Amino acid sequence: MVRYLEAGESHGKGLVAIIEGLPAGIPVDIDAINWQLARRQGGHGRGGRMKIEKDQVEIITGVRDGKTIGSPVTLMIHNKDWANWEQIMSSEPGAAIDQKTVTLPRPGHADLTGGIKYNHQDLRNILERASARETAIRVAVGALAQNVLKQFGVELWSHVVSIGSVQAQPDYANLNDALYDTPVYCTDSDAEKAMIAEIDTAKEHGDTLGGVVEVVVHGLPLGIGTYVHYDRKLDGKLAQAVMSIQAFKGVEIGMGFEAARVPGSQAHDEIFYEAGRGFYHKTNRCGGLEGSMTNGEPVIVRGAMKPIPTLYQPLHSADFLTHAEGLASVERSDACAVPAAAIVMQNAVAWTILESFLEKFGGDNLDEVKRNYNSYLDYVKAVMQ
Ligand code: EPS
Repeated sequence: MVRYLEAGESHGKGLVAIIEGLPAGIPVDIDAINWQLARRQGGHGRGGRMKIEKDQVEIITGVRDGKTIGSPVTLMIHNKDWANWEQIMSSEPGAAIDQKTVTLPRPGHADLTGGIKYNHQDLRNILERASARETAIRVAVGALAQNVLKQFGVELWSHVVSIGSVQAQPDYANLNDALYDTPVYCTDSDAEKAMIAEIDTAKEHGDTLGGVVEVVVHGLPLGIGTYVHYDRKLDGKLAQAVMSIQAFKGVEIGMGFEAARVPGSQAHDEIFYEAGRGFYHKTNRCGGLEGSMTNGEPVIVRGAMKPIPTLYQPLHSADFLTHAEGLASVERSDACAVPAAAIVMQNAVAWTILESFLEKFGGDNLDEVKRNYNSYLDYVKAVMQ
């Protein structure tokens, strides 16, 4: 129905995406896309690269007079840092490939296995693509997906649940745009202070910190996704989307792993019925997904990000070419990118939700999708009564 491919290296010219299958007639809010990109660059603990970049999306194809026209949409984000890497990263024969070479692989990064697998002498050829810089274009694509979802009253929020050893008590009433003007995108101000302190300590020690982020999706009708086949299950697709983000090592939906520790009587959401309201739940332990389909409650997904593998106090490594003992390469990095990862995950989830949404209601133009959507809502309302 809808698909995209994206490309780009961290210090190349830029990042690009081609999106195919968006209905015609979708208003494209470029400011909203750039707002998401700016939030991705933010958060306490970010490093030097974010001082160089000011990510802005350029729309190259598929949009006219502010609306999609049904043809593939091409997005581009230019890397400002390219100016400093033009010789080294040049596509022309004769590029300065003897400069900024990387031969000491970082534990936890793609460097070592990637170097062997792709048969490179310079591990820069791996890290350039494995870098989390790539998440900028995924955010742009997801932000465009949010443009579409907004037409149907679907809203997504993301926030930081923990950083290092600091755990927040989330306050869902604080999920609003102002949250992203705060240093760590956390709804609990006490936890925020402790998180900032822990990031600063890690930075002083040349160390890095991971954390847990959560995405909440409001406004989805029941029945998005399906139980009938493995590759169309919405919980499975969401897990793939989250786990494909750099440094993410875990994903939970609703109660997640906690559901495995309690008896069934405390793990499920009992069903109630009220005339006029229809079927409803008093709890949302399943995170809005039952049988791999939305059940009408907010969808709640959490992702665990490990600490970034580039440490200014590097870990033990061995030279890729000489095999000599050494310390891992230090590529400029962030002490903590967990707040940024919340924005990345929000947009990765937005894309996956859009895929399943259009699988159900898809059409070639916005009016057609709206007709499909409204007629389904009428049907659900009738069944509920
Ligand atoms: C990032 C850009 C990168 C890193 C970071 C995320 O830029 P540079 O390598 O030029 O500093 O700051 O990526 C990593 C730490 C990593 O290990 O991949 C970005 O745009 O988010």
